[in-house]
Amino acid sequence: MPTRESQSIAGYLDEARRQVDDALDRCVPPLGTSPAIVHEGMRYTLLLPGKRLRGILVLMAAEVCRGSAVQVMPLACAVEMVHACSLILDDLPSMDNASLRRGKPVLHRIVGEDQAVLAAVALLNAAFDLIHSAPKLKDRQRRELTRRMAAAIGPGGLIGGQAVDLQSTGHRITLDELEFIHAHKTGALFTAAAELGGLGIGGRERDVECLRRFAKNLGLAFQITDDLLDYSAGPETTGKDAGLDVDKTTFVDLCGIEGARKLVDELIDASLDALKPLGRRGGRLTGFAEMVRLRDR
Ligand code: GRG
Repeated sequence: MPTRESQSIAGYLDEARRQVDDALDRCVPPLGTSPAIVHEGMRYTLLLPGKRLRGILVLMAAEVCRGSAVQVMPLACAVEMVHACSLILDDLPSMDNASLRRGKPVLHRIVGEDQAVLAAVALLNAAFDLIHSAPKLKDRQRRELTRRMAAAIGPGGLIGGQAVDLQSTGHRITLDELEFIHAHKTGALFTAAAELGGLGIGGRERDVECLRRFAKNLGLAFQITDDLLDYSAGPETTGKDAGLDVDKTTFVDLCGIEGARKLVDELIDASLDALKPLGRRGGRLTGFAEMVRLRDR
């Protein structure tokens, strides 16, 4: 049953997604601009319909810190570009060998593997350029945002999670190992999104710390709901191939459906707990977390 929080957040998310989509469209040169193959590759996965949750989290974090969403829109786009880069790489034949992403063929099936790798790297590069050129930031803030984004992507973040995930494919792993993989593969970018939104607006360190704890728990909860959806929903709902996880250990494998749902509840409760010091300012994030708890796509 949708709760009051999840109902009232739905309209906000639709509007925020439209704004992020529009901003992303303006961030990458139009089709046909030379070198066309690079720009085509950059635009393809980036602009296919995604939920934009990480970009929206940047906007919400800025609002919690009493700043404007418009000001941090370039940072939201940077986070979505890093996410799109990670999806392109994750889908490659040498990694998950996927065929569907966001309901369409994966990028390497459109432009070839060589061009897909270049497009992914170009998106990563463009993300850092956006942080570098975002308006109204002091040099100190710019350095800090760059550092946090680099840390989220690196061996202590997405790359580390992905490396261990690839190494573990075909092996049975423990719950701690699985949590490590997804806290890094998925949680690190959620956390960076919250940090970029808060710090990009000059938020107070103690508020940003609440946002960090919120996002860390929410990111892992999101990944477990992803596992649950992979188990219960088909490609028409997820936009991804069914059954790609057969060689991988999932939360559902280790905990069962009920156990995985219980873990989601615990993590969402922990994320809500992190918001308490923010008082009423955390209201919209509460709705966001409840939406993740109940999500069916
Ligand atoms: C250099 C950025 C970079 C990464 C290299 C390939 C890699 C390391 C990491 C893979 C990270 C990855 C793809 C994690 C999966 C995260 C996840 C749950 C994706 C699906 O997110 P949704 O449902 O997707 O929010 P949409 O399409 O809605 O954006």
